[in-house]
Amino acid sequence: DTVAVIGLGYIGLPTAAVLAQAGRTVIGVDIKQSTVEAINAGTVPFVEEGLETVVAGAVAQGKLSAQTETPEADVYIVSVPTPFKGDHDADLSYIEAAAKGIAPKLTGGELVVLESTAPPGATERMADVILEARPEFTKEANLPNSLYFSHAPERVLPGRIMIEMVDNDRIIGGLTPEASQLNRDLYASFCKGELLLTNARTAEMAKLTENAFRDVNIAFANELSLIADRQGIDVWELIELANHHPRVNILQPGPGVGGHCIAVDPWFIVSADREQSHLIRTAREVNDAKPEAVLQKVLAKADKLKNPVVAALGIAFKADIDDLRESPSKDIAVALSDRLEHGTVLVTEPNIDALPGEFADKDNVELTDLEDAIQRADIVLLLVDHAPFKDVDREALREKVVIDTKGLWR
Ligand code: SAJ
Repeated sequence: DTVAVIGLGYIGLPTAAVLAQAGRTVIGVDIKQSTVEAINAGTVPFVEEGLETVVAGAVAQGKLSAQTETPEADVYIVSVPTPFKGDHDADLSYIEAAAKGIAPKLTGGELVVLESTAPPGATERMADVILEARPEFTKEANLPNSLYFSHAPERVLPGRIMIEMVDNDRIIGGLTPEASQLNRDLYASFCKGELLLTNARTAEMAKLTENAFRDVNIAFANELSLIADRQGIDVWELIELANHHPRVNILQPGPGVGGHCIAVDPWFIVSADREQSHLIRTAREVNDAKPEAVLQKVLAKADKLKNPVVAALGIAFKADIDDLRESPSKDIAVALSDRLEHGTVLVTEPNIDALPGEFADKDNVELTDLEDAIQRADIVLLLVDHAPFKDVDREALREKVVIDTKGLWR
């Protein structure tokens, strides 16, 4: 059984690796030559705990290889990005391009799984693109010219992908029950969690629902943090106390919501039904407004100083990862540099060696280590709860203005 995995990012590569580890012959496909070369050399182009060992082992055993062309295979797994287009609509062009690459390789009987997070109807759309190119096939099951289409949304948490890929329950939604079953048999080879079968539209919506649930809950915490601030109440104590109630479980406030999932997926629900999505849209707006509120707080303090030095601790999108994409903390640091009339921004990010491109033209920003940043700062702005920040010597903070957006130093 050959499996082709199209798109070797944070989801595709770990999926390819665990399938190869489970004994399948896996061919990974990516448009990026550098990604293909890295994998064929047994290395991984991004940081994810435990991934490189599995990739290196699978490549050495000849079970995993990568290339830029879509090969012939028995199963195709599509794990390409679904960015925005227009007013937060899902751009399905990467999925359509993957489908167009698969279509000419099909001989009948293949299973095509969509793993990318996508709005209701996307799996159907992927199937239609393939069937338009190959009208001799059908999505009806059990015929000599059948093709099988299914959605198996990924649900793994960056930083814990290798564990969650195996342990998490999976939702599997085929366009037909037969497609669901084929998909289940394949995923049973590496997934120890429960495999829950449904239809494709429900599977699509379930994935979006999980992330929207988390977004709404974080928005609740972020709104509380603004209210508590003005009421002179410690929001973390407040939430901790409320969470002692057996039926209350509030998440944590922070500088905003980042990453490519929670800050994106709820919009696909809004875009599917703008008329009915009030709460989900508002939650997105509340979370998106949080970085500006943090910024205002810092600027109000900085305004009182002549040449303020602000230490921005952490610019990753969450704790203990090196991922800076869609990071509210990074956006705050960039905006601070733009809006501080005088003064300096000292950035500390233990998981990177150089500042990303957004800082290229900023001459009032410096990347430095934790100790130096705190020592030189007037204002210490904690943006990410990275492990090394927990043990900061509280004495060193005593003379400083401290703005702790994560409640790490309470
Ligand atoms: N955050 C808070 N307060 C919290 C929890 C998180 O402000 O109490 C912030 C984080 O700092 C970060 C953002 O939310 O900026 C998102 O972080 P996250 O850890 O909640 O989630 P992601 O984006 O890393 O991964 C999520 C997960 N979804 C759920 O937990 C429902 C993961 O399981 C999904 O697979 C992933 O999205 C995805 O790919 O969709």
